[in-house]
Amino acid sequence: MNSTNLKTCLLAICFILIIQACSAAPATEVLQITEPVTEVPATQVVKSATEIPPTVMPASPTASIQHAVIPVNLPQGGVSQAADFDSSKVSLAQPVIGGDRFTNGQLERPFNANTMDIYFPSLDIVNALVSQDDVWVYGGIQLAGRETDPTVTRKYALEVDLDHDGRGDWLIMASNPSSTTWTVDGVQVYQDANGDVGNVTAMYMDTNTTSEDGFETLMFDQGTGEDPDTAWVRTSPKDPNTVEIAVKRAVLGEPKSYLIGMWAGSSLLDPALFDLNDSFTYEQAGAAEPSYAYYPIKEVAEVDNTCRMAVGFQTGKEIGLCKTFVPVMSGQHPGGSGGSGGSGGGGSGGGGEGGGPGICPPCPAGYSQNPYPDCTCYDPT
Ligand SMILES: [Ca+2]
Ligand SMILES: [Ca+2]
Ligand SMILES: [Ca+2]
Ligand SMILES: [Ca+2]
Repeated sequence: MNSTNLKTCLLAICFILIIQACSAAPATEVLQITEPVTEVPATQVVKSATEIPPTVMPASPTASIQHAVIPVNLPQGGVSQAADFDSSKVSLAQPVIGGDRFTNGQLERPFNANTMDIYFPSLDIVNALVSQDDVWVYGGIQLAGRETDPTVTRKYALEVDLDHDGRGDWLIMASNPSSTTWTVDGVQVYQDANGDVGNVTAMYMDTNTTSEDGFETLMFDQGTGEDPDTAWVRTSPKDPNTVEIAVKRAVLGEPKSYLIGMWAGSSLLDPALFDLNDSFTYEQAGAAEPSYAYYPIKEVAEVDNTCRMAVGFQTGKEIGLCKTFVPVMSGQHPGGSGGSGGSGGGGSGGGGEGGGPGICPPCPAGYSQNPYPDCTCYDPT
């Protein structure tokens, strides 16, 4: 091979190498092609996530929860009953609302704030019934009506005070119950584990409050928690205006006696805000009756509660009770017609809340009181 042929040959080899180098360029295209491969693990993650339904399926939070004990029907009769003021009777001609005493924690405010020109039947408790059996404590909350718009928040709750000291220990709350079948959907159970509900003075409004976190511990949330059967809700199959809530006695510590009150509210029915008359001042809250200072209702609106019914013990001295807490004065507008009493279980008969304007409820021993209509109790020392 002469030098010319050798040069030609080398040039040919170089040319082939260049061609091969150019043909390697599509490697970047290969990288582009592999990009979708990185999406495969994402779909795999989604796939595996669907295998853990309780935490990733908010649309149907209780679909895969296995229940062992479900309430059936409430026992015949109750252990306590209380009427609550029926605010549907309120009108311009009869503006007096019975049973709203913000300073002692009794509310009758199924109206909008400030103008009070919209009445919400689904927030107006007219009757409350407590019953129980070996497994459950039941609360029946009869309302003047029910909300039909599912986008409107309606919450109903039982507040249980186990040691009768006027400070709620448990709050069993249900949001937007709609079915006549028992469900845990929308049901939450809170505990005041650090015992600060009521703040300085149980039941009564405190003006110099320390920090208070209300019912701060979420013990049960729609089937999640230690016991998936802790609490349930349904609309009574017998009465579409009655919401029934059941909570396991075992969760409450199998109480032989307790005080129980019932609530209806919208956004203001917030476990962290208990007691409402410690979280808001009287001036902020407003008042429901025209003759009262701070009328009309303001920040504490769209909420109703009942007086507290005693179950399993003799009443008379405990604070916050239905009948004895606010004396009904003869000839004044009654707050309620009174309860029918218990028929079993050692419960006491309840009673309607009541009391006309002009009288303050009593303060606990050792407390002084601002004159009517303020009625605030305070420690004089
Ligand atoms: Ca009330
Ligand atoms: Ca009411
Ligand atoms: Ca208080
Ligand atoms: Ca607390």
